[in-house]
Amino acid sequence: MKKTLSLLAIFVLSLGSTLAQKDLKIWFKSPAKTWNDALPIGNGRLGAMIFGKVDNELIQLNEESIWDGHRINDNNPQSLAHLKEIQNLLLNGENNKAHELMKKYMLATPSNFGSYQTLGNIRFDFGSNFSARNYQRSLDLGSGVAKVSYNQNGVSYLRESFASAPDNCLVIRLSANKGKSISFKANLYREYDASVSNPSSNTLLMSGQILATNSMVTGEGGPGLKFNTLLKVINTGGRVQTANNSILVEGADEVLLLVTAASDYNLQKLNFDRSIDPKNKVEAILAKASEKSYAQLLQRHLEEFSPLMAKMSFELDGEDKSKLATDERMAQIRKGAVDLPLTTLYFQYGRYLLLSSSRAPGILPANLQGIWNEHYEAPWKSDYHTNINLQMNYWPSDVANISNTVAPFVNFVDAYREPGRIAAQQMYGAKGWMLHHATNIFGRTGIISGIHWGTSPLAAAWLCLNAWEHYRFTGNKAYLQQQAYPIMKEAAQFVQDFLIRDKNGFLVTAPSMSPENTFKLPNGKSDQITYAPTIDIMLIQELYRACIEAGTLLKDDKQFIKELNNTLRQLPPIKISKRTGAIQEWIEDYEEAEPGHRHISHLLGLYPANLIHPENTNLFEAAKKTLERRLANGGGHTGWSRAWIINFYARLLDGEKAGENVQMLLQKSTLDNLFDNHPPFQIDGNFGGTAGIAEMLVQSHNGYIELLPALPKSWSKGAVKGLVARGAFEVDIQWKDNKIETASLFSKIGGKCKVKYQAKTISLNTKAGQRYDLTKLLSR
Ligand code: FUC
Repeated sequence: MKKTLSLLAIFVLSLGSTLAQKDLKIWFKSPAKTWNDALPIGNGRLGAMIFGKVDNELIQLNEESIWDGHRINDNNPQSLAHLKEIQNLLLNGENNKAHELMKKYMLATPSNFGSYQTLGNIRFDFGSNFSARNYQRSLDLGSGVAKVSYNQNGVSYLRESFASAPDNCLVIRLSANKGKSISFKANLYREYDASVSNPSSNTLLMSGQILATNSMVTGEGGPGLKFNTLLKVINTGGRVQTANNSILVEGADEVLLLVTAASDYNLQKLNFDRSIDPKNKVEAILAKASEKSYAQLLQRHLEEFSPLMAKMSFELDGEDKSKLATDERMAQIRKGAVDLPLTTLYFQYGRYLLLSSSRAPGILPANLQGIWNEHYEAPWKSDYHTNINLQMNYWPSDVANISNTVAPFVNFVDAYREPGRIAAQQMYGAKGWMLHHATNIFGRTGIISGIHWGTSPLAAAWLCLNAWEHYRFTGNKAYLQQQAYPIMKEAAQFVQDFLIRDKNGFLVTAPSMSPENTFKLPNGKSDQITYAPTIDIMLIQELYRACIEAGTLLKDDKQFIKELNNTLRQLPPIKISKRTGAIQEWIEDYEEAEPGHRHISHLLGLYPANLIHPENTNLFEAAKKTLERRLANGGGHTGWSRAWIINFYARLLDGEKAGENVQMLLQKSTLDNLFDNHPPFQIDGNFGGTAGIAEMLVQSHNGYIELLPALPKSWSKGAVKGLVARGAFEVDIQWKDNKIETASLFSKIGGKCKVKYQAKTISLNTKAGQRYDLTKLLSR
């Protein structure tokens, strides 16, 4: 049933109304025992993990560009000469032989890179022997302020910390309810490649250069990135002095610590740049910040950060357990308890973490750990994996109303076009740009760490889909024209040149793989390398469709669009396996070596792409089988894999299964501080989880905005405000007994849309800046 509504702006509700969500705090009754329990703060560029220890407080620091390595062309120079041979072997079913040649001629040189590293620690020694009472540490997601409070020897102490974007530094205030009570010694510490000095009586300066000479570090050797960290202590009352590269504070009433850091990294060069002086930078930042009082710094921070978080609120009716500490709630969840308000907290935490690791003044995207990393040699180098993980990091950006997080991602992808063109040329003799399955901040594009992990030649095409979605959500045509489309077009140009014809006359990619999964060959052996895995066909279809739509809108070269259409007609079809009834993962119906594999790449067409939807029934049913099969064989065991499954079930319109997997994500893959646990900590599950929850509440990929498409029965009553639908619409919904009570839509830029709720669909012709009440329309 369709009801067309022309320009009937029924209600203009108060704009930007935000409902303050009650449960927006994570908190604990004791200090963090390990890094995984500490509290993360970040301003997109600087990050800190606050342990909240009473006597020996530890604040671990990060700066987004502290990486081991330097710019290098790692493309194997022998690749192109052997490409044809490798491709022919694959087309003739000689996968193992092709694989062997790839190891020799296609693996990156060097085949690995160094890690994103910790910046170091601030260590405090309060030198007190008294035990603490009434201890609490908390992180308020709405304000981004972390607090540690306790009583000691009759005095109440409070530490407040936040990462300020407007003042580009970390701000820490120590206060007490009794004068002269604050005394401590503090220092800056980094185990490798740095030294600390006292430029003045109240500052500590760390000066470093990543040398890649430690046995722990697998960089290319030689001096690398230069960096500085500056810490300034501003006391009220008492005395401050420096000694042995430490700061001593005695008998102060209150102490303000300002900390900032910078490196000589230059994103445009994808390398360090010796014309940048990080010492000048940190001095200038703190000179400005220290002109302001704590109250002014806080106010400036709140004015910037709180409105970003307040763009959304989300509540689910359930027992209010906010009186329990977060680790106590998590312990209950691990035993099987359902805590729906914690689900909403988890959702908001994903938004909080992405804002804190990916927004100006930051220039680099959120990596595998966002911005928080305590290691010199992190798991998977805390790098940018581009065969699911980096893409997943940005799934919540638009739908969860934090679209300002996208800029560091898109700028990074844009910067990679230059080394990406070289990779396309040198390895494949192709135009356009490309990279493989993982990269760092130094322009690496080669197949790293092993042919069986790294052969993902369409990773750039996948990154482009995020850039395209950002346009679909915002409707920002200037962005599409200037940034997204050029990136997409060049990625498509690479694909055009890379495709070859198989024996059946189809255009196929070779060599390639279905990320990280292994199949069994008829000869009893196994392999990962093949041609035209299903994910590639899906990526090409989705990218080309996007390029055709964007190119047509922007009136780009018709010939190019024609070529893309021609190619689309010659791709192999997406097949359903005769063996299993599931979507076939490879060009041949190979048996999986690991049927419960964490990557479910052949469902890319279900999410994030839109090739499998309820209208193409066969594929839709096969997608269900694919998931069931993966899960029956132990799938979803990593946090990000579980998060992807939530998104899949939301797209399959299966609220129960989506809800079950949200529960599993919390139960099995979430640490006490709500960080995602791969294991180990890896942040993509947080971001994929937040996106999945959003996808359960609103979907807009298929030409209409669907309200509550995958609501579990147990989420019977709730309210969400500020979810975003494609076309730049904000959606508010309130429901009870699993039925919508009120719903409204705010149109940011005007335009037509259709809204669907259960069996009803209505059409609206909206005006920019108007809010439309959907309640009556949808209940008619
Ligand atoms: C991919 C995944 C792993 C891990 C790594 C960072 O290789 O298969 O599970 O998330 O990225």
